[in-house]
Amino acid sequence: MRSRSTARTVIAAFAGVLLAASVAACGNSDTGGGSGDGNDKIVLGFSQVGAESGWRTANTTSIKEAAAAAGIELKFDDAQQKQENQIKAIRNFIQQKVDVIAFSPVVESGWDTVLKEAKDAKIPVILTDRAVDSADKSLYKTFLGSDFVKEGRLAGEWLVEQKKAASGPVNIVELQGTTGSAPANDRKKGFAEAIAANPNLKIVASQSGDFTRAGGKQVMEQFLKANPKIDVLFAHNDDMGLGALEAITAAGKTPGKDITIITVDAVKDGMQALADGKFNFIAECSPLLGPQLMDLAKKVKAGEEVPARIETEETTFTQEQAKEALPNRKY
Ligand code: GYE
Repeated sequence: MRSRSTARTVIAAFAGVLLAASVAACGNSDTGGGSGDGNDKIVLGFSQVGAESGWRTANTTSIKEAAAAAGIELKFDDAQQKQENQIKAIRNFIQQKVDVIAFSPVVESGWDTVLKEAKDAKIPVILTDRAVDSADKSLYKTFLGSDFVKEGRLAGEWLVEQKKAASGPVNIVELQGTTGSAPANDRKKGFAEAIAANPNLKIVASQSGDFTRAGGKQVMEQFLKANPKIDVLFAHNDDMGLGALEAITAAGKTPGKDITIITVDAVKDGMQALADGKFNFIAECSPLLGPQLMDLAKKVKAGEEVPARIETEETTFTQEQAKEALPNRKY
């Protein structure tokens, strides 16, 4: 009796070894690369835009934490907001034969060549956060991120409602995000479409502050010098709005009162400025893309079909709503 059960255990253990060996063999013969070190963890190469904003920092944390939680080996590269660095990073990932490549394209154009190289190497690519304008949609598996046009539209619609009683012109200045980036292009478009509902609402100046606080401050200083009457600031992200606060205060104006301030993101510092009455409205953009990205990486590595576009659910915040939400805000 005892010997038979021992035999069964031995057979079971032996079968287990065989199974493990065949699984490992499958992993190694996989077309998609693999680290080739006998370790069958998925290797994900991720090229991040940079560390330009609170949003970006929260996004990086989300991706690193989610990779660790999912048991995915993450090769992380920070491109310092330069497309050439991202292209270099992607080429490195291809050379290293990672299983999956994901990246947040700093700008929309100019990706076809490197994406074709990844495709030829049979490494699936996932776009996170920002889109590319490549006509050939087979160059990547999916896009995971936000509807930036909608964010701009929500910001504009709120302003239309606020200013519906205005009898004269309402002068708006706009701090655009990084030139050529999907969120800058799309937020600009959505906002312009929404404010067209009221011809009194006019954009009198619009320039890039590169999504940074320093950029927002510097460009707002120029706006204030050149435009004696500014009623509204629409900043494409919280950080530029926070930088602009300094310029507005230095010019002797009260942010949130003399100038209505609308931003996008809803990171903690932005929400604090909103709760404090310095900002007036924020359209949310969630940076917490890590868990969904890891899920997608596993699926594309396994050859499963995934939706072409996966959009994050978002909301908007008024000053009152920011006060309520702030204590539980994680980033
Ligand atoms: O809004 C901004 C960041 O691509 C959605 O990039 C992202 C944007 C975000 O620098 O703060």
